[in-house]
Amino acid sequence: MDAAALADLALDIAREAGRLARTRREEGVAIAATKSALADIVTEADREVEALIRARLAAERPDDGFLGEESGAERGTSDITWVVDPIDGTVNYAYGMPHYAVSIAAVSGDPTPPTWTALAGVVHNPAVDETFHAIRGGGAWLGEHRLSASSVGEAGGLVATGFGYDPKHHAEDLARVAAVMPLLRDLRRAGAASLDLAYVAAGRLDGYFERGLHPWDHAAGGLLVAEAGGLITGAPGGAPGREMTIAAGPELFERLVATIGV
Ligand code: LIP
Repeated sequence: MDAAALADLALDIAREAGRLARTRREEGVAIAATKSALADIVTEADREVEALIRARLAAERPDDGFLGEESGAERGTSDITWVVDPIDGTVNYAYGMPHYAVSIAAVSGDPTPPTWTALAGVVHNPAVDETFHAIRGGGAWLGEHRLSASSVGEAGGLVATGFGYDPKHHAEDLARVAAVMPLLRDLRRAGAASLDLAYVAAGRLDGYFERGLHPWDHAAGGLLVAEAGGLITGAPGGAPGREMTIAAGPELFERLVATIGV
């Protein structure tokens, strides 16, 4: 199956999953459990939406692998693995903020960020019906509108960041923000990494950085950034990941990387 066909499948599934997530939100959201910290929650909807995505993929592509936030990893026998965050921005979702996304990426190769090749990615916000999508080599799009990462004006960059759920990292995270602020016109903390990355691709943000991301947070958004002419990295010259994720247009990217020191 070529990247365009993988993208078409991801788009169809993301839209169906988004309808379910939005319906469950309107019905009222139940916290199912906490994970790494008290603030790190999973809702029944997270689990139900991931189950829908996984079932659709198993029906359409039974030989592919799967890596999901809520149900874990399963190796496939094809070269394709689906990397899925069923509801990215879970806390926003639980509080009723319309800023969350279904994030689905199809990658080839060993399914870890340093070794995979992202082929297709979709970041779909059902609350506002915005669908960002990309095919490797085919550009990044919002609906039918082609996206391009920004170049920064004299006032500095509009940059987003995030803070993991574990309070022990917050002092370090805030010190990093203080170090970066001289490069910025302002900072945003919107709570969904996949949408932060999609916004960098769309030029709605000039950049984004965050420590502690999981593969499903950045798999689709990272392809959007790259296909929109942006740059994305992680720890020194490495792939985006737990240690760090930095994404921006080319001009701001180098200054962010040098200042954050990865
Ligand atoms: C979230 C990320 C966000 C980060 C949060 C959390 P989740 O993912 O999208 O950028 O700051 O700590 O990791 O938990 O909503 O899927």
